[in-house]
Amino acid sequence: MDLKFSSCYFCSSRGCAVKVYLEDGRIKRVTVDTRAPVVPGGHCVRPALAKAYQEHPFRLDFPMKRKGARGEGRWEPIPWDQALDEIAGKLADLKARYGPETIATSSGTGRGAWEFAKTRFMNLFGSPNRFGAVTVCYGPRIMVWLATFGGTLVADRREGVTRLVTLWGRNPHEGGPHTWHSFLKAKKAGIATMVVDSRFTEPARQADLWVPIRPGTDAALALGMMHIILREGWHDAGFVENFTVGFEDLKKRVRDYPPERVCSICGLSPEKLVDTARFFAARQPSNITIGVASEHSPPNSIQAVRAINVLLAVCGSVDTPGGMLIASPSEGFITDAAMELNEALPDEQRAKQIGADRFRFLSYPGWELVEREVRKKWGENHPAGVYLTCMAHAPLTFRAMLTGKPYPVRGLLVSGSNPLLAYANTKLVYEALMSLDLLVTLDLTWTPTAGISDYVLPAACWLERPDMGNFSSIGAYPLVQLGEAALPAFVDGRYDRYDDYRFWRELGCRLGQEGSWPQETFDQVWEYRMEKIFRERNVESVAGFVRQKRWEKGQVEAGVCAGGLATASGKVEIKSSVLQALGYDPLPSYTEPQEPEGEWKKYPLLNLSGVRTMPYHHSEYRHVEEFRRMHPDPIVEIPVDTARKKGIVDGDWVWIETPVGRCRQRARLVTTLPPDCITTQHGWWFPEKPAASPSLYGLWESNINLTTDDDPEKCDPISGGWPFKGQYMRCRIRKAEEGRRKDEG
Ligand SMILES: Nc1nc2c(c(=O)[nH]1)N[C@H]1C(S)=C(S)[C@@H](COP(=O)(O)OP(=O)(O)OC[C@H]3O[C@@H](n4cnc5c(=O)[nH]c(N)nc54)[C@H](O)[C@@H]3O)O[C@H]1N2
Ligand SMILES: Nc1nc2c(c(=O)[nH]1)N[C@H]1C(S)=C(S)[C@@H](COP(=O)(O)OP(=O)(O)OC[C@H]3O[C@@H](n4cnc5c(=O)[nH]c(N)nc54)[C@H](O)[C@@H]3O)O[C@H]1N2
Ligand SMILES: [Mo]
Repeated sequence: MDLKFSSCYFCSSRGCAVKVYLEDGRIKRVTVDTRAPVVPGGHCVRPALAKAYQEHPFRLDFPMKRKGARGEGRWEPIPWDQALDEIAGKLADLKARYGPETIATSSGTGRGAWEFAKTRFMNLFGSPNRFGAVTVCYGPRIMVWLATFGGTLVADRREGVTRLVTLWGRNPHEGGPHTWHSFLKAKKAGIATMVVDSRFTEPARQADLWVPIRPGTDAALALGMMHIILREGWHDAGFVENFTVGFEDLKKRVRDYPPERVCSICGLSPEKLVDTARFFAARQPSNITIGVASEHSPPNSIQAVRAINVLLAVCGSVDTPGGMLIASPSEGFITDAAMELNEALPDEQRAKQIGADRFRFLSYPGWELVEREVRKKWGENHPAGVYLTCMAHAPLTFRAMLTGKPYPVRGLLVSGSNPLLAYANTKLVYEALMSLDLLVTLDLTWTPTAGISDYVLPAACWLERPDMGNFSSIGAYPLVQLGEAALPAFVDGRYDRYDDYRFWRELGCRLGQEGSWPQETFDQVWEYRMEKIFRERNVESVAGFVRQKRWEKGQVEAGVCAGGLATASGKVEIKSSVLQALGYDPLPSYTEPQEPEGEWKKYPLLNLSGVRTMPYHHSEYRHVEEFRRMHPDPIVEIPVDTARKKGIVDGDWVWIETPVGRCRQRARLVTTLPPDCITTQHGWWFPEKPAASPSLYGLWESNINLTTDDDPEKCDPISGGWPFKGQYMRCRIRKAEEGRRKDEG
């Protein structure tokens, strides 16, 4: 039996180390590698299901070209060369007619260290219109960190030093096995724990302090805590004085957030708020993991993330052992940023990025301000990348596809993303995609988005390419661990898959980009990176390196504030010069959401959509029996009394309705939610249902984004992030006519 050490990318998080056992070139079994020192595997069921996934007929094997009408489900297998030639021809044609900005790309969570290739392709092609999930996921955190601290924050957990671990709008019990494990470890080590969540989750149950706030009010809570902390003098005066700018302004600002006001916004009692502030301030240094909840809650997405980070800084938990350390770009490491070729995109093309005039922070205007400081501090070798920090605005790009305004967007290249499930307002996204001249999807499996594409291309998955654990496109994590490809991407007669790097490179080379893709294969990309990292070592090949030494450690240190940070002031910017220059409030603040208008007034419940569920990852894995049987149906959680009033019992199918649309999920009655909130799951489609339109694998049945709104008016005014949680997620529920018995036959 052959053994390969690989990096699992069944989720987006970190590339956990796994061991792949092979026999006669096929997977025998996959186990987690618990002894890998950087990103050990463990605590997750997905790797054990790799064989079932890999051998499932739903995997894409050969390029497919649409026959008949879009969505009709008729396909013709074609060779890669033909597919790439035809797509390149169509791209060149659209470019000649409308300019390069007419082509957009859609990205998802990021599923390996290849996103740079898509960015490079787009930079060389001349289009600024890369859009993706990043606008509502992780992008806000990264940009807030860069603007506030000049680098990203990394938790430095130290027994005997760290006094508190906080999960803020994060539920790792379902969505982060590593984080959950380390939360439990912290508890065991006697470190205090705190959870800020609108729902009584498993982490909330286990925490020393649970802070149940009204959805979407995290910014107000952090400001209210700072009001009390500064009033009582519980902050770290030395740190604030030496290493921050804007503290005096903050003191004035938090006066607007007295306990009475904050309590009525957040739905807490005054005692609870004071307790929370005291509990937090008394336990420093501390670590915070901020989840996606505040990013999903406009109009306070950016301001909430800012407020929480500023709270950490004034309490003295930044740049200190046991707290949160500021990561500088790692020495010599060739990150995505350096691989993106951002200088290739001319200024006049950057200026055309859709939405960048309105949402300026997570797009070129904001990125250029941040990147200038990063370069100044770290030099030309450490640029800040664009993949996590600078995107076109997806809702406005979909509208450009439909209206031709501000200019026509006629082609979309989708890779590592499933737009018909991932973005808000599926119906509008569907109409936008259906209106295109060219839609190409590169994926591992069939998906509804693939189903309406012109070309569907088979990508190599993590088993079929080398990849890295804990890789970060901005070099935040200096720790690296390489995984090797376990299986070939081509097996004669069975399948012919390209890894994402190869796809973008080959497409680029057909469009005159040859000179900019020096590494011919993804393996060579790794060799290049490895050589840069371990210049002094004699690394012959990636595979050779893996055998010799599977990992290397870097270091993030405390005390970097004294040397000056990569911000305009060189200090921690409580008052953000970047936000100020972009015309936004430079201090943390909380904005009341607009009152619902017209129809929306009739929708009394708040939908916390997309709470994570193992073993799924967004829209993936519903097709694999081994995954599906753990969790066969989409679930809507409803507070018991709220359900009872509607005559809904456990197991009923329930309509979730908004003025945008409706879908149905199966009721689970709970006692863990406030009476005016429900939770729903996202990403649901039914691979067992017909592929052809109108079914599109049951896309129109339980997909919660049939009900969510992407109206730019409801997007975060700073980042453009659209609502998946928070005060704009109004809905109502109704028992589905069909009921349970009829549905189940
Ligand atoms: N209502 C609601 N909607 C949400 C959310 C929510 O909470 N509520 N969450 C949002 C968040 S935080 C995010 S990040 C987005 C996620 O949005 P996406 O990332 O677009 O969603 P996925 O369903 O994970 O789609 C990823 C696709 O990439 C494919 N894939 C996996 N690995 C590879 C690879 O190596 N190469 C290629 N080419 N393809 C690959 C998978 O098969 C899958 O089809 O969803 C968002 N949507
Ligand atoms: N199994 C699984 N794991 C995943 C994913 C997946 O699809 N499936 N997706 C991955 C991705 S891309 C992401 S972004 C992460 C997200 O992981 P998390 O950040 O943990 O996201 P959620 O589970 O959506 O929500 C976290 C918690 O926020 C609470 N909440 C909702 N609204 C609010 C609010 O306004 N304030 C506060 N304080 N809390 C609120 C919810 O009750 C929920 O318990 O998960 C990752 N892990
Ligand atoms: Mo995400």
